[in-house]
Amino acid sequence: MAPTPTRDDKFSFGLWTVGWTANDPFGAATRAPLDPVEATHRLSDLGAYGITFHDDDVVPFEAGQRDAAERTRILDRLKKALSDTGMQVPMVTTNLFSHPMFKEGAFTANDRGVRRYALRKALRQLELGVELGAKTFVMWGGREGSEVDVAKDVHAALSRYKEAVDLLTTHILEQGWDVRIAIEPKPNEPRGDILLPTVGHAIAFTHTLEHPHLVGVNPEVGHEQMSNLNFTQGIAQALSAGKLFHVDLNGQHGPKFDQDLIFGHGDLINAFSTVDLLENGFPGGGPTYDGPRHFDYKPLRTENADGVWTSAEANMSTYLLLKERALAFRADPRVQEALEAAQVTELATSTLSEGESLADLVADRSAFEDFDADASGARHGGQVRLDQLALEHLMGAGS
Ligand SMILES: [Mn+2]
Repeated sequence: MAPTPTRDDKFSFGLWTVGWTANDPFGAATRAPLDPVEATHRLSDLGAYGITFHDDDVVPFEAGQRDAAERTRILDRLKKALSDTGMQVPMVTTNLFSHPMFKEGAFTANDRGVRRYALRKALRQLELGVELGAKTFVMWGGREGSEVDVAKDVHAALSRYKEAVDLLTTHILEQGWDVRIAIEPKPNEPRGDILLPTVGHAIAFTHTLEHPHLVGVNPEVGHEQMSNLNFTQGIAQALSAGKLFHVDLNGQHGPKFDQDLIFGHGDLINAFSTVDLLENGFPGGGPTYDGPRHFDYKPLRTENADGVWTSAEANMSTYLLLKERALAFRADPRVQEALEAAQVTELATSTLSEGESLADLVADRSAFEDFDADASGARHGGQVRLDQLALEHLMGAGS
């Protein structure tokens, strides 16, 4: 039996996840649209603590653009659902990819008018997020890229990206808002190639910005695994760099299209190490993650409306089961021994001693001239035992 989720677990869901009507490039919708108010109540009943949304998930594009009274009426309904349920809005984001105007990009579109519109749209959603108490503003630039290498000036595009983020962070500081921006990397889809394709690219980009402390990343499991990268190591580097502002959990089977499966329904071993890191932190200490456990997945197109809620529950159940297993893994004395045997704990010790200089190291014959390289090469790594212990705990056979 999986534990029952509570608000303290900080589970949040995008309205676009449970609300996906399951239209894909090859077929029409298989489910009816879902009212955001109903989604908020159902997710609350299931034990989630928050919802997140793009502007267009709640207010249809046309109403949002032209009809201020209609927008207010729709948002008032959502605000009532939030106050009736006690659900939070920890994060919001902007849809800068669905409307045909964004076909060639938004903040980095070659067309300057599209860029100016994109900024206005993002700014309005940021204001709404702040009003609703959101602490994170996610920027997923799904259309920021190209299919044709010679059709995009990448230096100019990154300069325009920086211009957009700098304008928003400067505004945040001027308004005194308590919100930070998290860039969500993805290698491709919908564009053939997307700018800031991986966690590493995005973190490097944040250091080019005017207010880098306000900009981090929102890595998504499937997006990194589409690039054949290790998600846990990606978020570990972001956490280590103070850049893990938010996280998108889902499942993916290796490098192929973005599957958006339920969390754990792809690479389960990597899901285990992800939960282990989020819940238990680094084995040798260091920064920890305290933000939302946000699910960005798609209920399978095969499922009906009831199946949507089964799948929402499955994300939380899987996470909580992995959390139990990860806690048991760390508490197991055999794991502690295996960590020592594999010298995992030794890595937290600095390479030079306190007060030792590089010259001291050069003068230390035991470090080089007298070092028994062959004996070192023959030492036992102890990695397999650790991996097997992790697998046994993962399969509930750890004790
Ligand atoms: Mn996402």
